[in-house]
Amino acid sequence: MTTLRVVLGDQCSRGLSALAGIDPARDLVLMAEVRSECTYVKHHKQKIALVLSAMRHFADALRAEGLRVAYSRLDDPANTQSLAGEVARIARESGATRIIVTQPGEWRVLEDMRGWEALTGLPVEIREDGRFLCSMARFRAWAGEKKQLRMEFFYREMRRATGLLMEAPDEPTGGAWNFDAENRKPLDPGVKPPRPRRFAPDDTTRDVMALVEREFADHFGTLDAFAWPVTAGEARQALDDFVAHRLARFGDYQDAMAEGEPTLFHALVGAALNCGLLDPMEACRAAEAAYRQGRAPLNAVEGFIRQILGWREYVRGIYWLRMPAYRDTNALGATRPLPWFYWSGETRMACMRAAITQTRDLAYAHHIQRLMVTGNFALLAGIDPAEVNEWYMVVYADAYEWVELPNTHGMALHADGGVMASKPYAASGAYINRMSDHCRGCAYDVKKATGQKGDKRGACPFNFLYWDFISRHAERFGRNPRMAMPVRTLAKMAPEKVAAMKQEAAAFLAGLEAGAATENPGAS
Ligand code: FAD
Ligand code: DLZ
Ligand code: SF4
Repeated sequence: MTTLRVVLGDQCSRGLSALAGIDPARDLVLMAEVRSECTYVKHHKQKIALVLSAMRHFADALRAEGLRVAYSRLDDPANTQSLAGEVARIARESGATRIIVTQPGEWRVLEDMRGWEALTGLPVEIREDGRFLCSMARFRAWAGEKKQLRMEFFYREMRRATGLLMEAPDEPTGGAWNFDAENRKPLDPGVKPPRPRRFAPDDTTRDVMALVEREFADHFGTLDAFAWPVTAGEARQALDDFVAHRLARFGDYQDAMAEGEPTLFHALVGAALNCGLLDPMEACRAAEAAYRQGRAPLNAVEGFIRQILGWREYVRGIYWLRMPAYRDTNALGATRPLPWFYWSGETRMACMRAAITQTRDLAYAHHIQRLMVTGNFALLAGIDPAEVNEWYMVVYADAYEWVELPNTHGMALHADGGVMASKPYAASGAYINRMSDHCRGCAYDVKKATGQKGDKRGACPFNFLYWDFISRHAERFGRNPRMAMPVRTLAKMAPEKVAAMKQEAAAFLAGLEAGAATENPGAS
């Protein structure tokens, strides 16, 4: 009586529910490298290398424990190259009598799994994924019939439920739930962010990297700077490195951006958390311990814990609550194709260039770059949410649909009409100028909203696109109290100025669609 226990590439966790109660003598673990998972979007090369290396290391660790593992390598000629195909093949070959698996992180894989019983003729048990801090039952109960879901209230519930940063049942540490107001500083010129710990590829990772270069040569990104942790031990070292060297200033500079500083004081633990190498509660407890021992201030620790206990759990809840219809909404009617420079980085907008080129080289950009630079541009320019979602799924090492979609579709693009956030995160160049030093070296002038003849530098595209965006959606935003202010400001502007900005926006956007090398006709 063999039970086949299927472990997916983002389920490399020893505590996985699919492995609970495993019988080492009779059960068989199946892990399968398959082309279909590597190509359903053309993931960044580093993401594929990370997942396959983590899978190989995890399989080795299970074997070292005495468990039986059937591992399908991508280049094995017998490999059917799909999850369902490998489950059917190995179930047949091993004479398995039932299959156990943990709920996957993406809707499309759950749909596929629901067909495995018919495919194999065996009972398939899909267990809840216990690696999250909020079960779906709890999230559904919290969401209930609420008209409007808000992360902040969910987060408070989670603080109460876990006791993280709590002094008493209704007493948050420091007397407040949230210290976000302290977390909006630009980087001080004298501050040099410490470089995060890098994990040099071992033999297993190098083998996988060669495989990726061979099999997925046309995928986005480069492998040269690959330095991700690929085992649970390394992921813990990455967390410890963050807590020791960057956590203390994580809060202050959480929203900052700087030329040549791709990681600032961020943790870089998203990729490890999302493929199962790091436990979210372990990350939160490590940060809380640093606060209690006086090694990091409360604004930093609360800010970090809010990202993991609050945002990460909240977006997962929204995803499973709203899928599959969520993905197809397009509240702002955005239809423009994604500009080519999202792939090439060839743009004269310094902020966009920095975010895109580091994404190509590192499979990483931090939250404010994703939200307020590449996301904000896509929002203002009215780019088709499906194309933007695909880009975010492709380019980041931590991208899985359960977390990518609510962040992109909901938070960045407002395509869900306000499920995730009560107002669009739209901003002009002034925001980017306040939070970064990108504008200083930019071909555009952040102080201008329209280009002027004879000027050396044309207007910052974020400026005229912002006002064009507000104008296009003025009727809708006028009904939203949180957007009423820019709509009123626009109404008070001189009509000629508004017309000039709209004209400039139209020319710029037409240039984007034509794939013009110069995006802004107003710039020299
Ligand atoms: P830190 O800034 O150090 O934060 C610590 C951890 O908090 C992160 O590792 C992550 O696990 C969690 N976290 C922080 N913000 C969020 C958030 N908004 N939602 C969920 N978890 C959060 N995150 C992903 O994990 N995968 C994605 O595919 C993804 N796509 C995004 C797309 C857009 C448009 C935006 C705006 C955000 C996206 N995020 C995504 C959220 C966030 O940007 C990343 O989690 C973060 O940048 C990862 O880097 P870090 O580990 O250094 O994070
Ligand atoms: C992301 C990924 C990649 C690149 N490759 C594999 C793979 O070969 N085998 C596998 O089991 N999982 C892989 N994954 C992770 C899956 O895409 C992930 O489990 C689903 O998207 C559900 O979150
Ligand atoms: Fe970005 Fe505009 Fe600043 Fe250039 S001027 S870096 S485009 S915000």
